[in-house]
Amino acid sequence: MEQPFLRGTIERLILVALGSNGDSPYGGARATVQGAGEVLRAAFGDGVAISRLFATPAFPAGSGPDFVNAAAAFHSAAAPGDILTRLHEIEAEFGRTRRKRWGQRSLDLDLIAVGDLVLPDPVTQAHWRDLHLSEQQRKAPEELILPHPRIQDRAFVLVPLADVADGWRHPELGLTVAQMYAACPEPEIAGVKPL
Ligand code: PH2
Ligand code: MG
Ligand code: MG
Repeated sequence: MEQPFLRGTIERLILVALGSNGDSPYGGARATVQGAGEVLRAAFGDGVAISRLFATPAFPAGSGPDFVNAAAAFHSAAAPGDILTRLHEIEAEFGRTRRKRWGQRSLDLDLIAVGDLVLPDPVTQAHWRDLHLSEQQRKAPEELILPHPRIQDRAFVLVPLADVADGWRHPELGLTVAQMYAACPEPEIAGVKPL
């Protein structure tokens, strides 16, 4: 678990979204996200920047208790698949498997971006990015899609991300985090409340 990643020479900016709306061994959602930030630092180094924590209404509306969301940013030369594996291991440490009811999750760590990589390719990334909401709820990609297909739509991702990486530019949309944030509807931004 603590083995170092094989390091290449290219360090990229890694963006991770943190979310919880259920209990974990660390406590409630807030303590869980706070604890996850510390575990990310232990895993990826002291250079991990963590945003403020925010209370956010569950999306879609009514799908469960409010979430606590945050974002992390750090530099790493590790391969995207290795980073994802490590995130899944951390989720498992937080007891991701025992959910009391649908819509509640102890800890969700989403890999949002790895520098300006577009995976598996721009056409596939665009396919998932443009998926209609009804289809988003029925279909999940089996492979890693980067950037995460939903970042440009979700205030609960963009607001925390702006704390740690407002200048990161989406390689396909050409927009920075700050610009995607500015394009977000005001009522959605208003729902994201700093804790
Ligand atoms: N994550 C989801 C589904 N809905 N809603 C909020 N507010 N925050 C989340 O992190 C979130 C969600 C699926 O991962
Ligand atoms: Mg998620
Ligand atoms: Mg996830």
